[in-house]
Amino acid sequence: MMMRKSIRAVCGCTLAVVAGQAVGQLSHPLFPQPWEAGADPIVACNLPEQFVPRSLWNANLWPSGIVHYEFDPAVTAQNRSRTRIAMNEIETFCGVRFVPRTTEVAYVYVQNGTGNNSFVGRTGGRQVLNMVSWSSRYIIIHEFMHALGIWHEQQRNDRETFVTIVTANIQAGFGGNFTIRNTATPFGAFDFESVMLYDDCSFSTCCPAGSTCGCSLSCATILAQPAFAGQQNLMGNRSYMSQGDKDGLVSRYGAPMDDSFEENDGLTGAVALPIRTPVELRLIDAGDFFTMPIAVAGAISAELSAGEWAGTNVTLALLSPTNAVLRSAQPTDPDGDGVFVATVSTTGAAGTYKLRVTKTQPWGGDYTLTANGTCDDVDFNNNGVFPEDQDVVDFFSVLAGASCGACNDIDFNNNLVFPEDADVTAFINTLAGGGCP
Ligand SMILES: [Ca+2]
Ligand SMILES: [Ca+2]
Ligand SMILES: [Ca+2]
Ligand SMILES: [Ca+2]
Ligand SMILES: [Zn+2]
Repeated sequence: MMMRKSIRAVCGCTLAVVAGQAVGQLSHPLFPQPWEAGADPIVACNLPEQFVPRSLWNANLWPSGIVHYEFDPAVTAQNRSRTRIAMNEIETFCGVRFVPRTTEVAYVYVQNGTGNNSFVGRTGGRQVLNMVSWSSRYIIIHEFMHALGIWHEQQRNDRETFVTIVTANIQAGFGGNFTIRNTATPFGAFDFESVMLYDDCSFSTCCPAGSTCGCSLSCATILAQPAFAGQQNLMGNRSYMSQGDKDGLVSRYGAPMDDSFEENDGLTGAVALPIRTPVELRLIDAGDFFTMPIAVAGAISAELSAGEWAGTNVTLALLSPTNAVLRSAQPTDPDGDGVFVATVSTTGAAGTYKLRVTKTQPWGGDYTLTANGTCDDVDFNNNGVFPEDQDVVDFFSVLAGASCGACNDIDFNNNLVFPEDADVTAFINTLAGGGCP
């Protein structure tokens, strides 16, 4: 058989190989993602016939874009993180939030499968989403886009203008993946670049059973119409979400919810990190980073936590006022509770330090960053006697503007903000035996 194209030459990337045969394009020349070159098999998404829509497109969306999900216990921590990063990417582009299930009746149940498939849209109950190609972020995204209510692009009722389905080349039993879904409503123009469009060899009789491969044009199951021949090789993109994918999601679920700091969003140097107030961060891709200044005197410590496997995914660094890296750490989970934490601390002169969170691997993405200073001691007047009423009297008289030679400064919580109620609260709390809040 004469190969129409060399996939290796086309994509310049590593291929997944099953039984000695290349079965999928794992990366894209514009968006190299070597992490996707995992050992998991890359198989085409086959929606068995039982996965038929039970309602029209618009009736089975997820209300308010909130999608609850649960993992089967057998799904590994790494694959949960890979799933979460796929979810994060969808959330970045439309008004959808994936939320771990507690008691909800309607939810996506993510489990290991022998193939990749999902119900299309919300069923109203526990709906299984099977994954085997865990190492491909965009195959995970493809399946979750099914769960959000999207069919395969080649099933649009206007497809004949753009492509021809070569029925004779389709393996027996897989034709259902190519039938037009008249109950579904197309959005926008046919998108050759969509992650929801099959590649042109999917389920070809020239490919392994139930799969795709690099096949000759005569073996293709989907051919671009002559006017679109130049887009033949775009089909099967699993390397990035196309603009059409993003626009389609926005058409159903609205614009992205903006309730978190997103990657490189211009906050660098602009906003002082509030001490002791947790800041939610979202970093998607390797190389993304987030930097926040923190004005502090004396001791400073910071903690970055992730509620999922974080390992070497992210680095927390503490920078001096002159941007020297004083400390850096990556999250660990020594107590095995699934919460990964990195901490950095130092003691130095008053100044504006910086905390920088840098994404080093693409898995995971949601972090909580908290910075802590250290309060002064309760012997405010430094007479060696404490606790005593005179410390309280002196504290409030200095707060009111009086001078007191031996007393501490009024910035009790050492955040370089004073006078402020938080100093009073911190002083009283510490006096009462509580910590430095
Ligand atoms: Ca832990
Ligand atoms: Ca005292
Ligand atoms: Ca203060
Ligand atoms: Ca102080
Ligand atoms: Zn699919």
